[in-house]
Amino acid sequence: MNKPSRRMVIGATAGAAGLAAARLISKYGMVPPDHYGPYGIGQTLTYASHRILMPKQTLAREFDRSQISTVASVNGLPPPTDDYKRMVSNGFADWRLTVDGMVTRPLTLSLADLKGMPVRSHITHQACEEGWSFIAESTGVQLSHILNLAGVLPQAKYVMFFSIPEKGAPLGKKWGSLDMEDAGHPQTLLAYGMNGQDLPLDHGAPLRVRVPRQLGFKSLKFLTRLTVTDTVKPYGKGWGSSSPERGFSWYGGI
Ligand SMILES: Nc1nc2c(c(=O)[nH]1)N[C@H]1C(S)=C(S)[C@@H](COP(=O)(O)O)O[C@H]1N2
Ligand SMILES: [Mo]
Repeated sequence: MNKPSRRMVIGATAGAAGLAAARLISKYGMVPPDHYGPYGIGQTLTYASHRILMPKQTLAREFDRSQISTVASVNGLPPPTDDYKRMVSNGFADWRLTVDGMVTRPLTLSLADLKGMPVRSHITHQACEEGWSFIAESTGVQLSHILNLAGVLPQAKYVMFFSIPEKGAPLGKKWGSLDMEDAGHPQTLLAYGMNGQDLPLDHGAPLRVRVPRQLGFKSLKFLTRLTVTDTVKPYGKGWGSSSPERGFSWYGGI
């Protein structure tokens, strides 16, 4: 038999190290929902290394008011539906946020309910994967506050986010999820305000999530429903959000 080539030895060693890493990663639950996807191995390594290297609840950098950008770009326009236009025309008085799934107290909240809750703001950087970014102030309620009100069951693993549906996009044009660590992060806000005003329509009115530790695509706009779950499988292709279905990652850590 031929001596194993150098390449075979390197391959086998890397394979064994890879398997050992994969076992460690799955033992500690550091597997993102899109680990089945076309870039599954890369996504798992990125997500797991962030979870290992970054201490829990690390804060994204916050800026001064003087650093707020004069122009804030937009990615993703409001739902072009009559339902949405009707909501806009009466100031979102009939809009509701539903919170359901693995909670002891499902909630139906109006914009006024949300505005009556403890207010949090932060001035953070929002970066799109397309290469542009801006600094803006977001104002709203911490997602953790809503989750505490609803009473999350201990087996829950993710919070799913759904935008106001559009024709052909029943889950919302973009939909997504956060793991409990990012959902409970103190800077993760359900924001109804931006730069001291009501959230502009283009930026996600009446309510968006702001996740400053991740790329812009995780900050879903035009929210209407949150579902607490232990599995993302029932939604779409089961990869946790619309982004992996379009070739992006599920996790957008920066
Ligand atoms: N519902 C919905 N949310 C969305 C999007 C979208 O198209 N629809 N685009 C995402 C992307 S890719 C980015 S970068 C940010 C952009 O937020 P902005 O328009 O407020 O800058 O929103 C995210 N949330
Ligand atoms: Mo983006």
